[in-house]
Amino acid sequence: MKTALVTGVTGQDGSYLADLLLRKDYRVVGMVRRLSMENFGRIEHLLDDIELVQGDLLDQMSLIDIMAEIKPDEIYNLAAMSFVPTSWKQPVLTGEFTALGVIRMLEALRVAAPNARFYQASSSEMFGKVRETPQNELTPFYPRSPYGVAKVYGHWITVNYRESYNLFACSGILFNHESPRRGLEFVTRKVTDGVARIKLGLQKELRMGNIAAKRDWGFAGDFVEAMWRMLQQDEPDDYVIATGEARSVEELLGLAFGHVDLDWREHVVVDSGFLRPAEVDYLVGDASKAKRILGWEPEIGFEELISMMVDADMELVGRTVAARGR
Ligand code: NDP
Ligand code: GDR
Repeated sequence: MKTALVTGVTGQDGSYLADLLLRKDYRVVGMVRRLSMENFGRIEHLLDDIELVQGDLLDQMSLIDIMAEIKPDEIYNLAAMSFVPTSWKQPVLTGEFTALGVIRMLEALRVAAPNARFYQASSSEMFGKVRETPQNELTPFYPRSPYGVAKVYGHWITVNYRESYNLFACSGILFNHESPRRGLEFVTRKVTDGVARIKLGLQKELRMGNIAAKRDWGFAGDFVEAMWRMLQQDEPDDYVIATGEARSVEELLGLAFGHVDLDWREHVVVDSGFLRPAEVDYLVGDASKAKRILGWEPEIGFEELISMMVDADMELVGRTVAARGR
């Protein structure tokens, strides 16, 4: 039985990856940070099947101790401060988690688990103000937020440690991926939750930022499969993971509101408070290397993804409404 260590297991991707690794008969150890109240909502269904250890990307010794103790075969470094707007509010902390957190993980691996295979969660935000379209593994980076800059550090230090110390370290450059477990502040979930609240009479309007922005959105369940496949190869490498199709936030609004027979124009208010100091206008990925080498392709398309998310939020918000009525 292989052992996998997953940082960020309480996040969207961590929970889907843990589902996948359990299906593949791994021993799954999730790293969680100590909080005054547990936030295990996304992994509640897995708590009997996974092990949890306490550690923090800010604390080097905790990472070394965890790796020495559990002796992982594979390490998936998904933990990060992942919300782009917060990276302007807390730029130094973002650098500590999202950039230096990666080298702390790599140093721990080098000292305590040098044969473990390592996955780094890199991001399409590294392409930012894009140099070419679509973006592939060779496209130069031009990050547009403290988050994007921190991810560029995480990406290059992963490549550098692979080349310097001959580690099996891979960087997955993942484009946006979403699900009913997505955090409420990210645009897809903000919209699908807002649609459910409006449809069920809990709110009237939805305040949005730049609705012209375009992203390449896929399903998180499909994307974690690509992470796993990267670590099963003979050689470590870097891969872009994307659907190859870009949609605007406006198209997202049309689909999500349309799914419950509402017209988004009657409910959406553009609020300059949600605009970013520097925006990433248009991202679309070329995942042909992943298709060729990993045999990876997304299964769930954008329409299906948004319908799934609206349906899930209708059910969730519906339960809240029903509980209030009791
Ligand atoms: P989430 O924000 O849902 O989850 C982030 C996770 O990181 C949480 O489990 C959080 O723990 C944990 N975490 C944050 N800071 C620390 C810390 N100091 N020590 C330990 N754990 C910490 O992100 P996603 O699941 O969406 O994304 C996973 C990774 O992939 C992130 O690195 C993200 O930047 C990257 N990424 C995501 C993409 C996407 O579209 N989803 C695309 C490309 C990259 P807690 O629950 O305690 O807050
Ligand atoms: P992103 O995701 O910044 O791409 O980072 P997000 O869903 O926050 O924004 C996508 C685009 O939508 C525009 N937008 C809004 N965004 C939010 N959050 N709220 C709004 O009201 C709103 N209105 C318009 C944004 O301006 C942006 O252009 C995500 C994160 O998961 C990162 O961790 C990850 O690395 C990248 O995806 C790939």
